[in-house]
Amino acid sequence: MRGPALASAVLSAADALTALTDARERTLALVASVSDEDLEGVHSPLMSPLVWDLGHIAAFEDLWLGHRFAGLPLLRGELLDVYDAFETPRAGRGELPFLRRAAAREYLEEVRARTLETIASGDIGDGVLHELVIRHEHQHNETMLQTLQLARLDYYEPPVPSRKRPAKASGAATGLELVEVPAGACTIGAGECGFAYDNERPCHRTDVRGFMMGRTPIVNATYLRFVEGGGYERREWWSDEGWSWKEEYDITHPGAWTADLAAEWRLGKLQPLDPDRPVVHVSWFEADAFARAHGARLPTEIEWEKAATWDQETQEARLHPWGEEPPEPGVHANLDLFEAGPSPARAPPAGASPCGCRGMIGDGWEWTSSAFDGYPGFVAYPYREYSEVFFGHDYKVLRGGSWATRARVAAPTFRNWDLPQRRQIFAGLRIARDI
Ligand code: AVJ
Ligand code: FE
Repeated sequence: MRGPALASAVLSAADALTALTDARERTLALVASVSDEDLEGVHSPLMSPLVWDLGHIAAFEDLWLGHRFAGLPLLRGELLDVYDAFETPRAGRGELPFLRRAAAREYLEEVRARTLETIASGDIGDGVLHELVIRHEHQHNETMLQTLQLARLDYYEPPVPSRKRPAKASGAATGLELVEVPAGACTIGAGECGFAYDNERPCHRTDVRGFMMGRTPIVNATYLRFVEGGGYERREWWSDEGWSWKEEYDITHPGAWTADLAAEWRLGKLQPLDPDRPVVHVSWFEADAFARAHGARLPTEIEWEKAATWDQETQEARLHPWGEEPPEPGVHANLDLFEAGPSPARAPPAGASPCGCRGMIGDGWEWTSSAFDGYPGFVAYPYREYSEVFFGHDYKVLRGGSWATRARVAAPTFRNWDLPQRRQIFAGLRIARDI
């Protein structure tokens, strides 16, 4: 299956090979020290068993590269249903006849061997499906890190040596400092060239009123003041749905914080809590209440993208403030740094957007006020279940990326989404305000 015509290839066969290999090394490293029991067990009703992710990564590659791209019969057609994310919601995945550790590893290897054979023959088409498969594995790595965080395996060691240090900037930031984003039309979404997910297209121009945007994400210390200032008790700060959710589940602080936080500034191995770092593991409901408590609101996703990309001087969207290249972790953006855990806010200056917002890519996913839907003229590609089936429900859009996001998948046009009560994501917020 070939997609809508792209002007040129998105990657070469050699780059596909390198990126696929790199993706797989990371996947295997993430689970290398996890016991069979922890790999195959259910740690949270929100998440799949880790070993399901392994088989699913293999099945996705077999479907898109072995079967659809190379035209080969599916290697394990009988597993298609077990690993179909849409047909099998996460809550029930513990019950599925998924492959156990050794068999899942074997499946990964067999699928990959066929992929490598076709790449060796030199044909990767326009590279779009290969890019899709590489990014799919990257995205599941972040999901697996969420599972690992929820599981809090006390023996777990982050597998990657700290080659990179999180970029730091001097000066305190609370997240409450604002910059102005002037009124004017701007370009939203991904252009015709290169790889982008269907939900980032078509690229279009939109009018945006002037607004104020947080210069950095809200940091833990600021969020703690909200908690201690009755943030979870003041009814007027919460939406009706948010309040019911909070009451029903007795929510009194972000996920992964301990109840007596003042006494215990530690969360778990993956996430030492630092007052200067962005708050994460808050739901959309909490983010919304926090913003209201500060006389602010969440930005729309359009405002978010404008603040991240729009260059007032040239009147053009910049793909990245630093140029066309993807972000380099620790230099441009605090991404892919999971040995360090959540990265310092207000970092790094090299990655500041033209209007002066810092840490928009990386640091932490940021909830927006927007519901997940297609842009005007949306066309599903290459499959409806990537985005379209989630449109028009309760999903809210998140933007940015986190310390667990790989640089290749991080872009200012990238749209993530989840339900407003979810807190397993490494997500916090940035506030906005009308002028
Ligand atoms: C974009 C993170 C919401 O995990 O459901 C993985 C990514 N899509 N496999 C998800 C995805 C198919 C997706 N998110
Ligand atoms: Fe998937």
